[in-house]
Amino acid sequence: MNGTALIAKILKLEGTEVITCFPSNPLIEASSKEDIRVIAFRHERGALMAADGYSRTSDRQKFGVCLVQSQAGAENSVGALSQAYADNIPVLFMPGGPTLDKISIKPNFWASKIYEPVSKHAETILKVEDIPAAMRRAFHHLKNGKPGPVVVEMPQDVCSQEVPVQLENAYHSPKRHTFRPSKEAIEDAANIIHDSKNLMIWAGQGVLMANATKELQTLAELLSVPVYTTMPGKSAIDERHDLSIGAGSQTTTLAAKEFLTHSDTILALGTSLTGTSYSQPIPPGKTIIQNVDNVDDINKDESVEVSLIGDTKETINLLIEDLKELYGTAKMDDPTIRNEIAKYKKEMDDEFKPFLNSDEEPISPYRIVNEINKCLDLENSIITHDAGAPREQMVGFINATIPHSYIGWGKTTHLGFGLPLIIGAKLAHPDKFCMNVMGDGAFGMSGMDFETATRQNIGITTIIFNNGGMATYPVGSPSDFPIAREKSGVGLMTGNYADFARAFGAHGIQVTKISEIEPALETAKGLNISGKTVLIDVKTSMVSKRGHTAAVKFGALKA
Ligand SMILES: Cc1ncc(C[n+]2csc(CCOP(=O)(O)OP(=O)(O)O)c2C)c(N)n1
Ligand SMILES: [Mg+2]
Repeated sequence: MNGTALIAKILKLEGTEVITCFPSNPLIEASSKEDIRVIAFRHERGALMAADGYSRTSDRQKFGVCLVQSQAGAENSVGALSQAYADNIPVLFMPGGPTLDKISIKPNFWASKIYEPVSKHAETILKVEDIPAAMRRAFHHLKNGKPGPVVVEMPQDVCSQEVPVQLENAYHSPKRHTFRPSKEAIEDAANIIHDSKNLMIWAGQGVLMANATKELQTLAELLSVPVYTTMPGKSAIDERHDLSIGAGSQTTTLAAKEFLTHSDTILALGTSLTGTSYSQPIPPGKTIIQNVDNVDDINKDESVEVSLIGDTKETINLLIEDLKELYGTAKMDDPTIRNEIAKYKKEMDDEFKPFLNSDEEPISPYRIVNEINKCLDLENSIITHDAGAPREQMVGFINATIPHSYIGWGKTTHLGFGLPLIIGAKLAHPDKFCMNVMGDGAFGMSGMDFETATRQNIGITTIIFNNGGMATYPVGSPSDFPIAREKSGVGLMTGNYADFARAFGAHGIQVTKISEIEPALETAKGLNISGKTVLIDVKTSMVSKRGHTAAVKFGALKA
């Protein structure tokens, strides 16, 4: 058995069902021999982004694995790796590597060294005998601690060597370990919560990854407090719940804006509280209690009063125990906050009704969002946005229901990510209706991987907001570039994406009329079941209307 065959055997042992790749990499053939499904993408970035989508919706139960070649293949993957790193996604990236006699000589691309700053753990296999230990470290990091991408670089001259027979079965699969905050920290947190006047919960992706969504709802109901989710945390609570105040990116709901602005105490759960241009700011002066499973994420962007370092599910359960003692059921079913939330929801509905119900053609993106909410079985769907205006038009408006029914993403925001992301999500959840919504600009970044889904019968649906330009930089706003557009057409583009889909064997639908939206979605649902991909190209208008923000900050849009 050579080193590559041993790695394939270990991947199989760890339960790897599917690998994404772009040739060449010897592990592609070795994994196929192990009966692991190997899917070739059209671009390395797409392959790794799909592996990310697979991990992102699998909550550390199973992991996306991506293989690419050394040099160009590894170099081409940086966008996807950076996205997974920014969003804390545990994905295994295994590029080939230059031979050891060349790896440290310029300009050879030493992937594990160069990718070290955008990965949780990165190493090169330097000796064939090291494979069991290197793979053990890799899976330990995937399963434990702060989630993040792991890079294991496989120089061909090392991995093609024979493995000493005694090492063929030496792999030891690492277990997942969780830990919990101290009793004192839980007590401190419970006392602060008890003393607070306007508490709110800020829930991050860690709630989803720890499978703590039920516990989150129980805690919110015990205290009758509003629950806001970050963009990656969206779907940690059912947004139809009367204590949900929605999710936020650059913009958010009116209810979220009001509670973020006026709360005195924030109970932050499963979140690094990272401040980015794609998150709501936390206005100054709050008392913050933060739970996260990594000490380095405490006191990073925010000053934290009490830190609850540990597994989010265990932490919430401990908090519930203490808070039950303090409150009993006194606060349960309290209508005050619920009424306030309902009032804000109604105000925002009224504000956006003209957009959500707009009869204009070209069609308002908000009208499509409204039709998606109405037509889809949201509990059996997975929906995601892309970078650009579609993100802001969806994050606050599509109703997330069950965990991962919506995938929010983007601390760094790679245009085109939504398409490979939804391919990965569909691979992990073949029974769900999986749909991504992207702009025409975004399609240019990853559109060819629509062919990957089509060829591989991965029945996804892609909606394109085809506005011929970049609505994310509204005309007349500070981010607009009118002279470049006028003189050189910067930001403008054309395309018939339904024709594109047909040309590559998918079902393409062009939508120009409101009355065509619902039938298009119904067709997509039907065809996706049999593995046929569907692309819906909707002629949309450039709408600059956006949601609210908690406080004005650099780079954020004003309410
Ligand atoms: C790789 C990458 N490059 C550049 C950007 C900056 N960017 C964000 S949105 C956007 C334009 C999006 O246009 P489109 O996809 O058509 O969506 P629209 O805003 O028009 O709905 C750009 C260039 C990015 N997010 N990612
Ligand atoms: Mg556009």
